[in-house]
Amino acid sequence: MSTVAPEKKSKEAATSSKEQSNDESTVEYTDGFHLLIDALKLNGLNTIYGVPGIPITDFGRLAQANGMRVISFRHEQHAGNAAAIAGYLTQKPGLCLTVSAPGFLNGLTALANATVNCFPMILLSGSSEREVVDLQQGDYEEMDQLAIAKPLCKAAFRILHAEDIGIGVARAIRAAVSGRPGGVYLDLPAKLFGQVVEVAKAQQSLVKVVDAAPAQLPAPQAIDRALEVIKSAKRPLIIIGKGAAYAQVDDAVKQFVESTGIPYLPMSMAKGLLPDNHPLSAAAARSLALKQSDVVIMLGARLNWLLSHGKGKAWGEPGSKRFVQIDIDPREMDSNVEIAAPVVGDMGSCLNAILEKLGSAWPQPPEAWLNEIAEKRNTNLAKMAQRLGADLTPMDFHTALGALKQVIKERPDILLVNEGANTLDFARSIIDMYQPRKRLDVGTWGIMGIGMGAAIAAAIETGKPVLAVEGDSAFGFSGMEVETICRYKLPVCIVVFNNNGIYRGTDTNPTGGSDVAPTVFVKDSRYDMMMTAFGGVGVSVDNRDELTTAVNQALDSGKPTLINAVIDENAGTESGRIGNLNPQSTVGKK
Ligand code: ADP
Ligand code: TPW
Ligand code: MG
Repeated sequence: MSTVAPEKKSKEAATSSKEQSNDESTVEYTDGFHLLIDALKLNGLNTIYGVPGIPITDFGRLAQANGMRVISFRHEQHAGNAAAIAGYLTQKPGLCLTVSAPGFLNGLTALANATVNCFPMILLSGSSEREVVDLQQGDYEEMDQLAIAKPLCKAAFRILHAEDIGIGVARAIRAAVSGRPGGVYLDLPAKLFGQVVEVAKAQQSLVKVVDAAPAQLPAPQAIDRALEVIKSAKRPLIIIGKGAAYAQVDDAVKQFVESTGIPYLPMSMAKGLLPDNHPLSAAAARSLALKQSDVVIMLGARLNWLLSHGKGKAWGEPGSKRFVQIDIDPREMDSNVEIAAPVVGDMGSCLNAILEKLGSAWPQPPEAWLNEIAEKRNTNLAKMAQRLGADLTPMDFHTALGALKQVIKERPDILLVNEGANTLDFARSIIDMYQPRKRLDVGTWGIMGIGMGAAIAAAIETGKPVLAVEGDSAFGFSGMEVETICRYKLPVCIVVFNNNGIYRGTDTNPTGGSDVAPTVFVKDSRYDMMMTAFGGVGVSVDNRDELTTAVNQALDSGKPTLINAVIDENAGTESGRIGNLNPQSTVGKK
């Protein structure tokens, strides 16, 4: 327990020394600053992503002084995105620390995004005193932050008394990681930090959370029901989502797929949970698999927009399917279509219960179905190989991604961050992943701006090199964090796919006015110079060989690197692969 002598309260806490606290003539005291640090560390939360300022500047300093890793960002949203990815990778809530009102709001986007993606994180924000906020007396950065956070996250708490810090942190941790994980807001009014508590009392108030994410066992009847449905299938399909990746039960997932022999489709962030070149992967026959399957088994994936809500043209004849869904959240069942066999529980417990009953003589799916998928897959892969073989200058998406595909094949343990429109959609289908939780991307919302936060957290949490493949627009949302990457000397290689704009660089202003079209950026920009400005390595390339060399050099050296990859500005399509979701006016168009 860190302590502070009574005459050296609050602000000076950082300098509190053992000599003072060992002075037998004084009672030992601690304060809110130290208690919060102790509460977090006691629960194994040792890294904070944030931006300093009133009233949490000293908290950051003290956290660092007391052995926590404090990573300061240039904008809270990216710190928040880093915390969310830290949560996804470690199953412990990632911590984001922000100042009041504007800093809080900047972090809130990330908190909401974490919640939507089922990633555990805690947004700790300094705030103004209740008395002033509630009377709306106009404090510095005054805002009723708790009320604003509540509808946007899984749970929100405020701690008013230092004695409650232990309980407050414990509640936040449990709320973030138990059941369906999500974002938690912890409101910390400025006064809390300076409150002084006797050490003996403080020590008692701390809580080490026992079993923060308890196993949730499925009902045996639910398992039997699911097995009945699976057994009846002629054309079964497994869909693996990032909930299964998050659960870290990789062996059970593999065993389930391999012992049932059922083809599977990985959702984007579940790629690599089984290697993408696994013989049962139906990824390259996605349309056929979705349309023709008769039983679909969902493992930690939601039937949201990313899966056309489980209905419509992509899913073939209406009524042609029955769904088995394994998910920790009972309310996910029947959210879009009827679920014939809901299995509610944590992924590990559910899969183990299923595997126990499968036995060794489980019937494999009919050959005809497996062959149909294999044929389609081989045809599509051959077509793709042909496109990837073209070595164009300037590069199109296939030429550039063909190079990066090879890099990941040779370095399967590095992490891949990916955002953009075309840059995202093409990379997702072209770059194979071989290991679990190596692919981090725009997630459930398809949000731009996760790039640098995700890359920084990936490097910090895993210690592995990170390759961030970024559309030029996507990169711009978090681009200033290249300074953060340089400051902490992180092994991050960013490749900006520079096609002069959003989707393409070719739009023009139909009025002939001097403003360029809304989707177009400064032509021939040199994003690499953003990295050299902070002492990192910057390279501009326009062909495959140069790109390959530059990426490999970056990954070998571990030096922060930004590669400006010149992509043909004609190569992309509107909205990448989701143009169908984009309403377009036909008025006045020929
Ligand atoms: P994807 O985008 O990859 O399809 P989603 O984010 O839509 O994945 O779905 C993830 C699902 O996984 C959520 O419904 C969530 O409740 C569930 N989930 C999260 N953690 C677990 C777990 N440990 N066990 C079972 N289900 C989980
Ligand atoms: C927070 C809307 C979706 S994709 C995209 C935007 C602005 C950028 C696409 O251009 P980029 O990729 O990155 O250059 P490419 O390869 O096609 O040229 N604001 C937020 N999230 C989203 N999704 C948008 C805007 C959008
Ligand atoms: Mg672009």
